[in-house]
Amino acid sequence: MKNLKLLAIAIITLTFSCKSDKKGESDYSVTKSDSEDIAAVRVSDEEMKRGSEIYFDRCAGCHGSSRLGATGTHLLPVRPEGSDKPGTLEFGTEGLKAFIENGTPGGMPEWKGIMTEQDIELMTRFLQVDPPEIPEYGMNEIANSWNLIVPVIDRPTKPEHNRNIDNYFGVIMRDAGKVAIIDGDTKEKLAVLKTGFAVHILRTSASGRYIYSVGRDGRITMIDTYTKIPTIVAEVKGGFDARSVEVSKYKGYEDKYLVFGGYSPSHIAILDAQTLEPLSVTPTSGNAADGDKEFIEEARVASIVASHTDPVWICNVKETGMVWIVDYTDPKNPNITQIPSARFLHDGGWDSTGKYFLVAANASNKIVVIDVPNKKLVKIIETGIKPHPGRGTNIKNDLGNLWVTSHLGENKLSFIKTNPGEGQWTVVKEVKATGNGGGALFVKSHPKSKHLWVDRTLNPNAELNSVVDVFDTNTLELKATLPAPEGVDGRAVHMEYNKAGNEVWVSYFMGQKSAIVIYNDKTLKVKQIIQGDWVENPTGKFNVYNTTNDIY
Ligand code: DHE
Repeated sequence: MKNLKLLAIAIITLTFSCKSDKKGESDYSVTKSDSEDIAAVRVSDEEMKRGSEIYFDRCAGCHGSSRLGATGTHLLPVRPEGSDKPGTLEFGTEGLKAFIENGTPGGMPEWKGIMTEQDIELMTRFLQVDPPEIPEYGMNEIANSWNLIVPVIDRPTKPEHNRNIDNYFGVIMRDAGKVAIIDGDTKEKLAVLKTGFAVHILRTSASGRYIYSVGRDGRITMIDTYTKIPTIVAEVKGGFDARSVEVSKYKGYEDKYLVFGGYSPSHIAILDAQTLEPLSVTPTSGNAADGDKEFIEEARVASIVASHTDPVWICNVKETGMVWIVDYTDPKNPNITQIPSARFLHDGGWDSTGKYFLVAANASNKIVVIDVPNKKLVKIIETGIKPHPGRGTNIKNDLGNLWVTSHLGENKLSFIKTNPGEGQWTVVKEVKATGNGGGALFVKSHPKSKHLWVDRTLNPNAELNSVVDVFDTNTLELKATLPAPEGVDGRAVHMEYNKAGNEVWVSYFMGQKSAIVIYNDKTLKVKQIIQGDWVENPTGKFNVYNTTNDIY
């Protein structure tokens, strides 16, 4: 009832005022111009700064840097014109607190126990006042953030150990803001390194020597695996908010360049891959690929992949639906081909030939196929509600060479035929995973495996978000549903093979007993469980050899 009253008040008229009590100390507050002035929401300068940090770290990815919404709803105080989504004032402090603490069935994770109570309380007020302006962040700011910790000349010229770097795993410890490097042969933890906040993905240099992490806070951390203990050799902040980086992999350009994709600011930055020195910044704001082609300011860079056949990266611009093919032969003036496709591009990966790139336009329920060497759109395929493939995965059976995507919005795996012949670039098979509802985030197989692994991370049902389904790649029948092993709990997320293709590493996070569980891919039995106080909410795992060579 109380919130309905607020709703009525909120719809009447609202004025946002920034009351300055003292010089330099301002109070951001909201007062309602109607007779009943409910307790004004107040946020001090200090709290505005802290709230912005938290927002960019944890919320911007889903709700947009300007809080206009993206895969998640807008978070503006007042419902935007024509939107069916209430403003945050309509929810009020209690309502927002409930959302932040418990998450939502639509995929927002719960933050209770991850954010402090104090931060949650601050965010309930921060979200009820107007978002602050996003400050400038370009070449100067990136250069000012650049920290070359170990100059190239001071680094070893060959490995200082005889471990098998090809089978190293980088494992993201998301909420700890750390990355663990594990020897995949011996399963020893070699290092747990402080990186950016809520690291999102890792990529490896074309030689496999360096591991790069990108945090949601836009911080890139470069890790050298030649040293006895993996070491951070350089860091730089490419923006306020990011999800992706990638390296140059074309012959002659190995370990030369790295590209950073910004959620905020909307830009790509090209850096020296040996030192992380910034070389150029190109804004990605631009006209939409479809509809009335309006100009879109906040055009965030989602997935990025590197071609092995051409000196280019494929950078996917979410809100415009433009696929950018960035030629890095002149990194200070990159030649960019923009291919209009479908809005809300998200994640994707290569087909088995490494020539075609398939990417989910997940909020448009489509998969876009790009012919990279010829820089052209091949097809846009409707697959289902919110496809979410990660990088997708490739399998082969009587139906042909198939690229697979799971879906966030429904229980469906779609198999797209990628080899020439009848049915190429169409969905030739659809199967269901266990139980009901969507929530799958990642799929994974390996050229040497007969199995396809699927998680269900964002399904609200704990019986489903804690298991992984394993399908037979020949029959596409469900072969096993593997529950979290004894002593492990939380959500299963992201599978990664070892170099040999006979082990599958699965993260269990957001529970009380996080773990990395290693399965024998043949027997589907648990081979080893890696746990410890350093295993804090593990998410993505990246095997050096498979990541370097795009094996999935
Ligand atoms: Fe991700 C990949 C964006 C939430 C774990 N995620 C990606 C990519 C993008 C993206 C654009 C592709 C990068 C590439 O290939 O270059 N992810 C986003 C979001 O915007 C979103 C929805 C909300 C957010 O705030 O970030 C989001 N992602 C999540 C999670 O909640 C996950 C499960 C855990 C976490 O890190 O918070 C998560 N995303 C991952 C992982 C990958 C990924 C592990 C890499 C998959 C791969 O195998 O390449």
